Amino acid sequence: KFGQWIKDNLLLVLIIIGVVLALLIGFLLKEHSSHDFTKREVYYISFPGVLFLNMLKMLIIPLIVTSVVAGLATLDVSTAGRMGWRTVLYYFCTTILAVILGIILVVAIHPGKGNPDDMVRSGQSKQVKAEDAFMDLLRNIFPPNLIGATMEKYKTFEPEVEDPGETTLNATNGTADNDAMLLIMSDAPKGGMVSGMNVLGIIVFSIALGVTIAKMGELGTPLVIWFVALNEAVMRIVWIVMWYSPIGIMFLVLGRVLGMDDWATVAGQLGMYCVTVITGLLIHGLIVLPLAYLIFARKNPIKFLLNVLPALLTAFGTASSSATLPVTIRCLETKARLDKRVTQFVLPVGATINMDGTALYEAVAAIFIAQVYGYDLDIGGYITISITATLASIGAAGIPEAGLVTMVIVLTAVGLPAEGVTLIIIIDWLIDRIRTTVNVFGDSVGAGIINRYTLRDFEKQEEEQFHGVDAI
Ligand code: DAS
Repeated sequence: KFGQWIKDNLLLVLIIIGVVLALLIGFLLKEHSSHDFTKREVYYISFPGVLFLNMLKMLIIPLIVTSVVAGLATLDVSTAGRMGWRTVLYYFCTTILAVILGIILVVAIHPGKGNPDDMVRSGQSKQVKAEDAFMDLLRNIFPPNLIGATMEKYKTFEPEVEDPGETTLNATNGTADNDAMLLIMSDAPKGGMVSGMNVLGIIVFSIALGVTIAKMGELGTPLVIWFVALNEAVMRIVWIVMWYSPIGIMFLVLGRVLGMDDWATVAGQLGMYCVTVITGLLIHGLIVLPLAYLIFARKNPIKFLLNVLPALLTAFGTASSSATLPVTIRCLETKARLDKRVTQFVLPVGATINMDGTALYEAVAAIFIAQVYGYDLDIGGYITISITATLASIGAAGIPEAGLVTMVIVLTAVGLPAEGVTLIIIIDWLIDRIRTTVNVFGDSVGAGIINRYTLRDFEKQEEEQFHGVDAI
């Protein structure tokens, strides 16, 4: 029986072995060898992982477009509308819950006492006005050029460059992941919403196209067939890439461990901050979301968690919800057996706008920074933080460190100095991975819950059709 289980879950077992090996080898090398790994060496070591990331990123656009269009085009318009509202409602409620949980914890634990000068900080960052950030979000919803929206800015890897420029945040504390943030900080005119690709704009266009095709009737049929077939083809490529994931994730994690700073630098206040965020993320991921699943989907959440484990480990390895999306869809369709029409809509949208982990982290981090700087927040301040943290998590792209960037919006909204983010930058590589895992689990639970209600709609429809035929 055990042999059969291994056979059925071979990929998951391989991924877990990869992660465990990476952690073991990484920590052993770090603790017991006198060699200090340079950025370039770390980059070479993680290279098989970089290739894995590239394969996933290559699939994001074809997958999102074909999934959303095929999913919506095969639904009738009223079912699609109901599913849309449920999705938005679920995303909003769970995100707010996460923010409240974060605020309660950070106020209760109070990790940030004392003087910001005692803490590791460096550099400066731009101020971002909340209204500019909001307008950026709206602008992204309607991209002027669809092809442009799919483009990732090309960036060469320059291990020797230590200071990326005076207007950017100085995030040179040895993390390759911070590259993504540096890119955003230096290129974004007004902060958070700019990412490599404008996934939000692509989704909005795909929704419009899918709904329109569904309304076209017979004339739309060739398009439906085309998108459904193309989606199936892309999913088959995802399946191939997933067999490379144990190696990819292993090298990503190994590179990360080797490039890590010493734990000693993270002691003290920052340590308490980490404990606070991680406790919040664990409570949300292991208690709140499973409870929501149990209550609303009426199924066993532990089994569900096991089904999506490959996606969660990919999220931990890549620190990117968007890059994990192909794996998330695949797990939920083949393992959890959710309806394709649900996963195809709920998951791409979720990977882009639903980030429970990020919202919780933004609230905790902002209040932590306020505590360190000795700012007294009143009830209005907390409410502002809740709202802006929610917005900032919606605006954050599903790429590494995006949350760190959109946090500037939260800080500015309550009048805290934007360079406050430099206090927490050093440990963000770890927090980013954990919050991304929670983000992906939040999307998955949402799909599981919405699946139940949408299936009911389908049943009702079928019944009506049946009676309709009867009446004739
Ligand atoms: N790492 C991001 C994600 O993909 C978001 C963040 O930085 O918080 O979910």
